[in-house]
Amino acid sequence: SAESTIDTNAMTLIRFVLAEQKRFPGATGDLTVLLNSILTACKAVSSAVRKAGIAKIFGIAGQTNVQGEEVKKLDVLANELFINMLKSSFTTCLLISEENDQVIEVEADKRGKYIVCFDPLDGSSNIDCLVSIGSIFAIYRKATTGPPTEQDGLQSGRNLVAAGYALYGSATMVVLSTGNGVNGFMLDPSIGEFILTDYNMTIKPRGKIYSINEGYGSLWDKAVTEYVQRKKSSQNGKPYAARYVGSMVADVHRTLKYGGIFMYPATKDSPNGKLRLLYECNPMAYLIEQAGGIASTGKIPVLDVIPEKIHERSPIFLGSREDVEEILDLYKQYDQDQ
Ligand code: AMP
Ligand code: P6P
Repeated sequence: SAESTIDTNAMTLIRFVLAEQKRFPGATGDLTVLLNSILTACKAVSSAVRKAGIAKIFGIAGQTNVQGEEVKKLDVLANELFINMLKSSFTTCLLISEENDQVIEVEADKRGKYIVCFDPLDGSSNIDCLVSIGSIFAIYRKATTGPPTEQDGLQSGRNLVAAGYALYGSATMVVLSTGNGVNGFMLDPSIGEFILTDYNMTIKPRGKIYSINEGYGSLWDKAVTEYVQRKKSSQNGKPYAARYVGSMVADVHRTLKYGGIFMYPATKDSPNGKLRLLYECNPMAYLIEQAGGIASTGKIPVLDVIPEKIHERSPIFLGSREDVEEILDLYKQYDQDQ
């Protein structure tokens, strides 16, 4: 019967966050409102991602569909959704988006105390081949008085109030931490709610998977080269499996669920790697640390980096504690040798 399929007491993400809010007596509910606005953006992006192909067919006539409406590129659409939902939540004062060169100052009459750094559609180069993509967000409190400036966005990851991602994969899932562990919520499209499915996610101390783009092998430093060789050899037991989606949210989610290590190291061409600190490395590092893992630049914890530019990059090694420690030991060894 229909009743048996509807959980009359479903633990939705908002219920979960509201209960957490009640642990903070002075809380006004702004963070809960902010998270709810982000979820609305993620639901809309999820819907658009899943029918993008169809929209594209309608868009056969160049950039407009049969109704003559402009068919927006998904990453532009996702960015507009995030900006509009965040501004209209009255809880943010400064937005930093992967899609915008400059910071976005929220109009004075809509300002709240939070700063949000986000990548509205990460991995968008994978859209056309239907590989999983995601949205990533990181939330800070404005730490200064007066109008918001770019400087307010250059806080270290240690100041994060909350961070999370939405993965538009075989299902749509939001993984979130507000500082008290990591929880996973699956979107139930029939009611448009994110339901708690992965309570208190923790990462294994060691996994059996390594994840890196081997195409750049000739550009790696000695530590990465030696580490990857070790993962391939059967000297210390079975070799590790290689898995690389090329979409950070998918690679990090697999690492969180199954254990192991995800690496995007510096190379000769890109001395700071490729991934962006504010809206890729920091939020993912925060989640992995909250789940009991490690996230390092190869030299220091990612969350300890003091940003100087809003779009700066950082090398990143994240995942199971023992797996990441193994490559950090190699870096120490090679640094001493130099
Ligand atoms: P608020 O006034 O609702 O923005 O909350 C003030 C502060 O209380 C936040 O910046 C957080 O540090 C904490 N807080 C409020 N709600 C939550 C929540 N759902 N989970 C974790 N911390 C929260
Ligand atoms: P590469 C996607 O374009 C992205 O920004 C991340 O999602 C992903 O981890 C990385 O770039 C993949 O980069 O150089 O391996 O193709």
